[in-house]
This record gives sequence, structure tokens and C-alpha cells, in this order.
Amino acid sequence: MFPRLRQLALLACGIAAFTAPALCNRALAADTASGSLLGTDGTAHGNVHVTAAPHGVLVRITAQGLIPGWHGIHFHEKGNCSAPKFTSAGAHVHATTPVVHGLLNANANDAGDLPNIFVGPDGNATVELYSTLVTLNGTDGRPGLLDTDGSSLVIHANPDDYRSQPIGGAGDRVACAALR
Ligand SMILES: [Cu+2]
Repeated sequence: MFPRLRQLALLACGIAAFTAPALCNRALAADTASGSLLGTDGTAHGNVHVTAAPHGVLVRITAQGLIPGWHGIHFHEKGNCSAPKFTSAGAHVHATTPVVHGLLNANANDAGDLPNIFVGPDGNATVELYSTLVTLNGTDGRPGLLDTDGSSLVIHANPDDYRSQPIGGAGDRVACAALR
């Protein structure tokens, strides 16, 4: 929501809180989140925007300066992208354990799973993706990206094979965006 609209929603909620609390909760929940993609040496690599959809989230990634080729990406469970290896971002977003990874795995329950992105010869990638495995605010019993410790989007060095455990062979974490 644009800041001005959000301000108006907050004002309207102040007035309507007694009559329509459900509507107010809806208006107050964030409907977008974003973060800057950082490399392990702190280099800026673009940004990530997440928009709440009725049954999941839309993700737009605009990345530069990456190594060309396919890269696995996932939602990780903490909104903390600290150098040098982004282990601070934690494991993948998940609702239940043990976590079984892989978009092509029949037993998967890994809510952080996302399709690979392709970085062109110029080092750029511009993609829009959709996931129904998470929500922005934890609705429908699915993990919320904006929970108390936040979340991040991590780009890995290698493609995700969508099957092997625990991260599809995607390798090192090469870029990370803390979402807020
Ligand atoms: Cu990952």
C-alpha cells in the first residue's frame, strides 16, 4: 500500500475499529515487502519485491552482477543477511519439521521452495514468480514472510535440482535480501 493510502487506512481504522475490526486488521496488514540484494562482500546486486496475493505471494527480482547461469533461490526463515555466508538467514521457511525439500518431490513440505532463476550473460536477471507455499502475513495457516523474525530471499551459487536434500544441491548462498 502506498504510504498515503496506508495513513488513510490507519485513520479510517481508528474510527471504524469498534464497528468493523476485521476490516481494520485487513487494512493494517502489510501488503508488500522488499529488500536489497547484497553479495557476501556487501556489494549491491539489485532488489526483491514481494506483493501479497489472495492465495500466496508474487515475487519480483531485479538482479545485477551475478554469475551467469541457473541459480536456486529460496525464502529463508530469518530476515538477517549477515556476511560472510548469510547463515544468519537460517534454514528455509517452513511450517512443519522435518523439512522435506523439493518442488519435484512428492513428499515436500518446504514452504521456502521457489523455481530457479536464470542469469544472462550480462549478469542480470529480471523475473517475476508466484508461490502459494507462503503468505506475507501468515494467513490461511501458511508461514508468513513478515513473522516476528522476518524472512529473506537467498540466491544460491548453483541451480536447485528440486529433489535432493536439504537444498537441492544449490550450494553456497551468494546473495541475500532481508524482506521488510
Ligand atoms: Cu536456500
